[in-house]
Amino acid sequence: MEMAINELKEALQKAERVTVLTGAGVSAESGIPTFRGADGLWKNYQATDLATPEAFARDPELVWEFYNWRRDLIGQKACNPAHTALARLEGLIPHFTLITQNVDGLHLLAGSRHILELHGNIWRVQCTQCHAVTMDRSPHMGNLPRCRSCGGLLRPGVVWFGESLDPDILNQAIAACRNCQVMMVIGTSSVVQPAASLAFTAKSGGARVAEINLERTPSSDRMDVVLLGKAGEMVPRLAAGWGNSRDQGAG
Ligand code: BV8
Ligand code: ZN
Repeated sequence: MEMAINELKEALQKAERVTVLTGAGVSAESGIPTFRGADGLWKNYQATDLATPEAFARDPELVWEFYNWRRDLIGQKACNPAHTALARLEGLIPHFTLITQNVDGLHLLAGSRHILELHGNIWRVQCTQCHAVTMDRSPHMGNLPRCRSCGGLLRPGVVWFGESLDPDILNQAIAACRNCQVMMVIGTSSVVQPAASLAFTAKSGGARVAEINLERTPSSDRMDVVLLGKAGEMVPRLAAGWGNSRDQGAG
């Protein structure tokens, strides 16, 4: 493992262009349950019961109950060392893109700036009638929140299963994977598409691809490096003590 970490750290230090894809595992150490792990969110619910447009059409109150519960929970949580270390790497590497499947907004709070939110953001709400989009960090939006300007029903500003990702964001993510020299896939079960395919876009573009996860995933066999461990421990080790001209020495 030591060898692999040092090998990956050296590759990062030499790279001009690095792309990272994160999943729920990066926020796990902040106390936010993952989707499919032992304490998985979906354990009690079927994703199809809640995170789909059909579910929202059928029972918007139940879907809002789920999202209000998550907003309330996430709103009480802080970034963890994985988020902070990724923000530090962004300051050390000339072209750094952070692609996240997470909707919790913790990468922004940790100081990351070049973020592509593939699946939206739980603090964003959009009107189903006039399509107005607002950011609202109140923990609870009410059972059936209504749009201030048109009275239409609001929905969470996230991408549900069966919904297309924002094409502009997805295209930026694909470009960042195609053109990078190193890609890290951190804390994702690599089940959800099209996010799970991004690592292979990077690989076909000639990048070294590393996976950081507590356990192996369906993508592990195709990775160049697999680091088994907690993101909150592994990523800070990769970002520590670069001590060269790139190191702004922040934090
Ligand atoms: C779409 C927002 C086109 C809502 C989410 C092939 C091609 C295209 C589409 C599909 C396809 N096959 C199937 C599909 C459909 C579907 C899909 O992928 N289904 C899956 C279930 C098979 N995809 C879609 O519908 C996507 N849309 O492709 O549009 C289209 C249009 C119409 C019809 C068809 C296609 C939209 C997908 C987006 C869904 N929205 N979230 C919300 O959050 O409420 S997905 C949801 O899962 C979250 O965003 C989450 O981030 C994401 C992925 O989960 P992970 O992040 O990986 O989390 P998970 O719990 O699974 O894993 C955590 C990992 O962390 C584990 O590996 C664990 O070991 C590790 N871990 C835990 N602790 C730690 C750790 N690692 C390190 N350290 C730790 N401490
Ligand atoms: Zn409206």
